[in-house]
Amino acid sequence: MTHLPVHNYERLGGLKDAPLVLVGNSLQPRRGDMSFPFVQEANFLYITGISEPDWAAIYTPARRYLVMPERTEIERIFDGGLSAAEAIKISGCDEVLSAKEGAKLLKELGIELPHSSEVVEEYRVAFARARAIKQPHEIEALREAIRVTNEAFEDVKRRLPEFSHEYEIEAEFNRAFRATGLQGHAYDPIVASGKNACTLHYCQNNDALPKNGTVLIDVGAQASYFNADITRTYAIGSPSTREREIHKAVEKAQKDIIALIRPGVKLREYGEQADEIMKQALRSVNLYDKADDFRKYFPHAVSHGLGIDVHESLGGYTEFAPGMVLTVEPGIYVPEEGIGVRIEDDVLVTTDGNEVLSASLATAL
Ligand SMILES: [Mn+2]
Repeated sequence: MTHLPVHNYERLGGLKDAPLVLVGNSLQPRRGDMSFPFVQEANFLYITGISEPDWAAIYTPARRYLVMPERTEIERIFDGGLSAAEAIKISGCDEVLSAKEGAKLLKELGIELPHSSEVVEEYRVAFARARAIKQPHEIEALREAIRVTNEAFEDVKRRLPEFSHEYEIEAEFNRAFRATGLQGHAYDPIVASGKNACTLHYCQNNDALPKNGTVLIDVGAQASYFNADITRTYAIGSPSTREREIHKAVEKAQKDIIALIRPGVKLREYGEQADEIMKQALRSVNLYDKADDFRKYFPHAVSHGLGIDVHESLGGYTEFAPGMVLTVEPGIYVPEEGIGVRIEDDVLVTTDGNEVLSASLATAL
């Protein structure tokens, strides 16, 4: 993080009279002596900027402390670790305590240490509200993640005729993200050709691409801990008339839904109007005869917040406010026809409307 996250603590507002205790994530055991790649608890990361296992933070009105994990010399040799000076530089905290000193301070404050990644409920709400409104440097990180993702999409689209399997497309994104020095994927990439696109969380990406048809690609890079989340459905060879008309219906619905987004619009109204637009889209391709058809052919949410978490809360706000970032991702999935289309962009709520952060990437089939 380029900005000291100590400012993020101030954004929690109204909680400064009570001490805040946060415990970061630990490594998750995988198998044998291996662990999964480390992912820090999002609120801990937001407040401290520390992305190392087993750290804790104690913020009192007077002083901000980090608690350093105890490490044996052997563990240090294998896993490295952050020094106290580095941790202070990243977090802007006043002091780094040993685990023993941390326990003593908690005792003095009369606080029991929460379990890993547990936040007291009142703080949870404050975090969600603060994180929902993105700061300029956070929007910059999102723009960077989106720029790299868009460029990889454009490259892949140009080169589609070269690829024969879904995994070759996945590999191109892996290469593109790492080649720019970014950490990699925000989430497991989905490269789903033909009927695979009807399985919403398909991520095996092992099948051969059809000669003629479509491929749905849902990927996002991560930059400075902020995530892109973008989906396009592209033509392979010449798609059928049916595939083309369903794609067109989703494309139109997505434009119409994005046009609803501006400050002051109630989230409930946005949801209701987006549903209406999707019903209209389904009707236009003869997929809406009865009420059940809506959830049958469009079984997921149209939007979610986006930030440090790929699926982030909009902070409990009841209406759009400038600085919110959300996805808009309508889709139509017809298992009986083996067709699945989704188009997803990342949208920033501005002071007078919205900006599609991923707009440079064409939505065309
Ligand atoms: Mn999404």
